[in-house]
Amino acid sequence: SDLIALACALPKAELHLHIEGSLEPELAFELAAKHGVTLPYADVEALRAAYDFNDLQSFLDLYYAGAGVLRDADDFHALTRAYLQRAAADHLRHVEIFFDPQTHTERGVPMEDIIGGIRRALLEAEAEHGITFRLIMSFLRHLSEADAIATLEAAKPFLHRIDGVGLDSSENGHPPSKFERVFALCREYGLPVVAHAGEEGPPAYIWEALDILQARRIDHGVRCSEDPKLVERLRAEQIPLTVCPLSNVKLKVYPDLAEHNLKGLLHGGLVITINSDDPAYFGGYVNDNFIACIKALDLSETDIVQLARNSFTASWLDDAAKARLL
Ligand code: ES4
Ligand code: ZN
Repeated sequence: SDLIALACALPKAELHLHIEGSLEPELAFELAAKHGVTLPYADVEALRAAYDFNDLQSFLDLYYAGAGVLRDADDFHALTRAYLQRAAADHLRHVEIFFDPQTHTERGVPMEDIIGGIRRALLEAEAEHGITFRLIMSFLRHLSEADAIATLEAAKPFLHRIDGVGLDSSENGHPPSKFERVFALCREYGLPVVAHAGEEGPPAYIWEALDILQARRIDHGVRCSEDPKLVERLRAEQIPLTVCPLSNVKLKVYPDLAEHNLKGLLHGGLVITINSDDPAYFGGYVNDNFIACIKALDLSETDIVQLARNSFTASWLDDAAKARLL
């Protein structure tokens, strides 16, 4: 329809993308062959068929296993380059991407190779397609705070190449308050903070992300609807939510996209953005998420334009760059 064509063609930003979650099965097998490692699946089709999740943890198990084929800087470069080609095709003008260093340093991959490979692809896409970027280092919340602090220390020589920090992985049982000290350190280093909260976890985790970690944006945040005072705060302070509709359906946060609350939150005046999260695993990139929402939620032209604008408003671009894109 015309609305789908409009959404696809509009300039947009993506603010919630795990680069490891953009690993398509074809590249996973290619890298496995390159490194002489075997994936526990016969072929690309068998791996893709395993992408049938019950919850966040069942996805994360596969996501961390898949990331095992990423071993050198060229692998991270190939991964990021493939994502950015999809980004350009979706008319993304700006991307803010997460990487999970702990997944890789644990396997002996040097921090320098991870950041260097990702960044080389980002710089190439900026030159080729004009896509600007921010790179966000995310801590794994199922690991200890001490592990996160050690990771921050290991990243110290590269902090000029890191634009902010995030918090992801298994949410329940791992509240933001578990990471109060490491995020205080990050803020001392001048790093802006975001955090996954209210995806599977309760509204209390969103409050903690805001008040204890001083997050300036919430990743997912959809469970805010259970707490009207929280919704009012997010609206009053215009704290953006990076919502990932297809992710939420794949991980059974919502039984069906038609049940998703993003349109209600948008109409309530919250800064809602649409993002792909882990596009290789969840069935689509940014435009696929827009198309699915237009169909399931009957979004209007005004909604679509607002969502696209919000993606720039909520970004970490400076005001001059935002003014050019808005
Ligand atoms: C993630 Cl969907 C999601 N939630 C939490 N952590 C993650 N890491 C990668 N994808
Ligand atoms: Zn995420």
